Amino acid sequence: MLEYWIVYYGVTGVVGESCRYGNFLINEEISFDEGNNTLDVLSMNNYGLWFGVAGAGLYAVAMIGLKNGMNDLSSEEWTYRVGVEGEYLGLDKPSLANSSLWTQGSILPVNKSLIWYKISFFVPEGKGPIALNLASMGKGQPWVNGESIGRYWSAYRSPSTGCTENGLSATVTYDHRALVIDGKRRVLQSGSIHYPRTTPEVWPELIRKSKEGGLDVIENYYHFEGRFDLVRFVKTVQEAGLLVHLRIGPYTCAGWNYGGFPIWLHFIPGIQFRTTNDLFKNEMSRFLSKIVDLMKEENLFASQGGPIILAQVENEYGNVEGAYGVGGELYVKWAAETAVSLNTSVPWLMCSQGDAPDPIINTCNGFYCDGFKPNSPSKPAMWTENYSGWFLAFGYAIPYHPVEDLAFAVARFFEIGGTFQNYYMYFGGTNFGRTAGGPLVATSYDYDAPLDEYGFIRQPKWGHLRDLHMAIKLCEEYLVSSEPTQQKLGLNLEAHIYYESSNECAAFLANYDNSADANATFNGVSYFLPAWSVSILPDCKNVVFNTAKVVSQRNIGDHPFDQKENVNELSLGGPLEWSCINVSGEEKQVLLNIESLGHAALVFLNKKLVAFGYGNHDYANFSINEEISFDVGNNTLDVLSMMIGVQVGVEGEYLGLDKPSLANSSLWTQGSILPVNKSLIWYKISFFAPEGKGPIALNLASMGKGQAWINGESIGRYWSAYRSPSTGCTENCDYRGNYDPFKCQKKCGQPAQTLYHIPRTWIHPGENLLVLHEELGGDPSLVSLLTRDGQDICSFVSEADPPPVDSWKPNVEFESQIPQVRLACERGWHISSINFASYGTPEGSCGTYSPGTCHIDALSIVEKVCIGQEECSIPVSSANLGDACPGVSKSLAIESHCLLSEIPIPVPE
Ligand SMILES: *[C@@H]1O[C@H](CO)[C@@H](O)[C@H](O)[C@H]1NC(C)=O
Ligand SMILES: *[C@@H]1O[C@H](CO)[C@@H](O)[C@H](O)[C@H]1NC(C)=O
Ligand SMILES: *[C@@H]1O[C@H](CO)[C@@H](O)[C@H](O)[C@H]1NC(C)=O
Ligand SMILES: *[C@@H]1O[C@H](CO)[C@@H](O)[C@H](O)[C@H]1NC(C)=O
Ligand SMILES: *[C@@H]1O[C@H](CO)[C@@H](O)[C@H](O)[C@H]1NC(C)=O
Ligand SMILES: *[C@@H]1O[C@H](CO)[C@@H](O)[C@H](O)[C@H]1NC(C)=O
Ligand SMILES: *[C@@H]1O[C@H](CO)[C@@H](O)[C@H](O)[C@H]1NC(C)=O
Ligand SMILES: CC(=O)N[C@H]1CO[C@H](CO)[C@@H](O)[C@@H]1O
Repeated sequence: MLEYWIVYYGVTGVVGESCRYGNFLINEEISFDEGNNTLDVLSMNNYGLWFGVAGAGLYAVAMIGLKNGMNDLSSEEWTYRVGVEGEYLGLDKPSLANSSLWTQGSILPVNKSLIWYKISFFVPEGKGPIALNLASMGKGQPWVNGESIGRYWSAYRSPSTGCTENGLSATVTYDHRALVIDGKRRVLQSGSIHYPRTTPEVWPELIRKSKEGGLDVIENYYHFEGRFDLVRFVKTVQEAGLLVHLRIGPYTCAGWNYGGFPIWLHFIPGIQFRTTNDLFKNEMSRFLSKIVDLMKEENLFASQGGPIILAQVENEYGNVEGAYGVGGELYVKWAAETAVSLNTSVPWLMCSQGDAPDPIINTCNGFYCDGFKPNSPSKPAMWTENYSGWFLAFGYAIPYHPVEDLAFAVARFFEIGGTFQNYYMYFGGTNFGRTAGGPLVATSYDYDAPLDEYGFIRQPKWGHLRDLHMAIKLCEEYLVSSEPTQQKLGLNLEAHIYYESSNECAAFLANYDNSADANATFNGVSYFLPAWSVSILPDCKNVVFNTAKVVSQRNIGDHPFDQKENVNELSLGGPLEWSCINVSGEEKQVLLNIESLGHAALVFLNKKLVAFGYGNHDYANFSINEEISFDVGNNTLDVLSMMIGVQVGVEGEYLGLDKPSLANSSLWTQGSILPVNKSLIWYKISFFAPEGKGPIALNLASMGKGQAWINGESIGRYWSAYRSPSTGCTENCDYRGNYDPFKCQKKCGQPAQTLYHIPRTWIHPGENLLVLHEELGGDPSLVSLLTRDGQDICSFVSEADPPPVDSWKPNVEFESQIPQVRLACERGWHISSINFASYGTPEGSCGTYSPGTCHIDALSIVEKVCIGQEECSIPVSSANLGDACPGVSKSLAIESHCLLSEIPIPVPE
């Protein structure tokens, strides 16, 4: 309980002009009471030394505007006292802590001037120094146990301009090797986060995980409000101390509906997109200046102290330019000139645009960019889309991209001279609502990215890439100070060496053979290079990282809800708790033929569903050939043609059935039998929020095709009835050799997606509303909600593995250091149990470890170090763990369980 003491008077103003000039003026209208008045001025001298030079204190007090003119009080007889009454009394001293001067009331007075507060507190745990956060106070002085810890003045804010975060007031230019920031070439790792594919509440957490994963830059496309608030997102990145690459477009592709264009653009008569058409060019230049101005107003460009170091105009236009003929070439020139004329002061890029005019940098997009050369010797090699995975489309198996190949591609790019690389995507997220692009891109935009659709860390992808980024950073000085020297080391073996001086260098050793491992000799030393791998040697001697050797932590399963034992499933009511609404559009047999360019169509004869046709991602077109029989007399034939992404309308949405405001409307029927397997039907149910704070998944496996809303927010389209082809999957895909999106796929013969992401912020305490619009037919009584409160994590590290990259120090024998097993739970989770810990020759993979012929049970050692911790590390050595079999090369395998911490770990501001 806070106690306080009130002094009997208030002040009329506290003003100081600046730190340098202490003088100030108060001009304030005041009204006197009838009769005697007192006027007190509390004049505070806040400096020491300066006092002797410039003086301090009041030199004039006057009352102006009285009937008899001005009344100058300066020379009146003032009574004065040096000090503040409370300090004379000793209110700051512990001896007066129990004095009756202190009042303890039921209401704490706030926003009062000249008031004393006190509180008793217990010592916070730990031994480190303590900080007192006084951001909510105005101006004054705090004492702890009678010691003044100084003066505070939180209410006095600095001017809002003139700041430069990250030491960046930066000029950003480029030369043939790299981006040059404030005169210094930089090696940068970047990752795409399309912020509207998640909610603003989780942006800071995603950016924190990106930073810890070793990224320097976040790449994003534009959008405006709420989930689409570009300014807020860029500022969130800035607060985390990272940089931004702003891809303005306006065409962005990005698996986004209509490539990011608003649909109204389509309806401007005479418009032709992405060519030298005046109507289009007008809209595009209006848009480019709008975005650039928005960023300038908020001081977000690097030259203004902001985080934006790069901007992009258009997107992968080079791939389609040929089809536009001369118009295409003129358009590229125009787009480049228009962008440059906006004076952003940061370099502009055009990706996949071989003819990008100077000074625009053309950049590479693709799975590998090690063969990429920019179109001018004065431009650096930059890679703007390196696919961390691949998007998911309805009707397809789930593509995944082994991290060994991704790391190989990145390491090769830097090996050969690249200095900027961006993961597309680092976090993919969710295509909420109708934002999924076509044809038939699924609602999940997970992308097998290092951060999964729900924002959890995906291992070992995140950890292995973090180690790679650290290893490349260790070489940065060398990478930017010279051109690489190439050295052949054998068939499909080569080294690239970056010299800073004749005896100081960093090297990359590559084996790009897609099956044969090799021993390569470099500088007289033999190095083992697994097939399709790159080793990084920051001192040309020690290997700190090899792309094929994954020593970072692993998780069981790739999807956060893969592990059934850690997932809570909440069934959404029995059949009778659902309500539904039917909303819809003599004998002769005919063959009905419908040809469509895409994407799906439902055919109703006399309001009964008779046919359904649909295409796929590669060929959106389809035909329907269906024998139908007419009834005698009048018949109606309705065709509902669906173009994924474009909303022309479904009756229920016009009515607003997806909105909570209609939840109690009489349109909804609650019957004794729940209609299942019906097409074009609306269902709704109320449910209580599942416990916890994490994201929620909605299991729609029992439904057909449609859209789902939570409390009026669309969480996207679902299409559980569309199964992927039953062949073409490989659970353990060989990462060696060229990757393409069909090389590594899983879940053949199943729906592309059955779980749909519900952001926690869209759920509130008490009753929540789920609405489904089912187009084909499904059974809502089997729909359920999933949450997760545990996670199994593993690590397998051998004595022969390199020590952690971050233990590297120049001139220290790196390899003489001991490798470590490191385990880390998600933030706010802790290690609750160790399920397996064997040192020796353990076998199996995460989830199925078993002791080998050589085995020391390391359970108790690991438990002692790790239980209750968010993260822990164990040195992998006999000295630490004991030795059951000398002479044998041993490994430590651990499987442990993370649990949501009951006591949340405080988040520093
Ligand atoms: C004030 O009261 C508290 C609780 O009764 C007591 O622990 C403390 O010693 C007192 N302080 C003084 C200065 O009397
Ligand atoms: C205190 O005063 C400020 C400025 O007048 C106002 O914004 C704030 O809401 C007030 N706080 C409280 C707790 O009354
Ligand atoms: C960009 O700078 C040039 C030269 O200083 C100036 O003429 C032009 O008006 C500026 N354009 C914008 C959009 O500020
Ligand atoms: C590499 O050298 C090691 C140690 O000499 C040997 O065991 C291994 O078979 C060699 N591997 C290849 C692919 O030559
Ligand atoms: C929906 O319509 C079908 C036939 O058109 C009817 O059999 C069924 O009872 C209706 N369901 C409700 C809940 O009104
Ligand atoms: C779809 O279009 C492709 C290419 O235009 C064509 O080869 C194919 O036959 C068409 N498929 C259907 C079902 O119409
Ligand atoms: C069939 O329906 C149309 C439109 O509703 C109507 O004009 C017509 O008279 C009907 N014909 C018969 C034979 O019922
Ligand atoms: C723009 C670009 O280069 N895209 C390429 C990405 O990689 C896939 C697979 O290698 C290619 O098909 C795309 O053309």
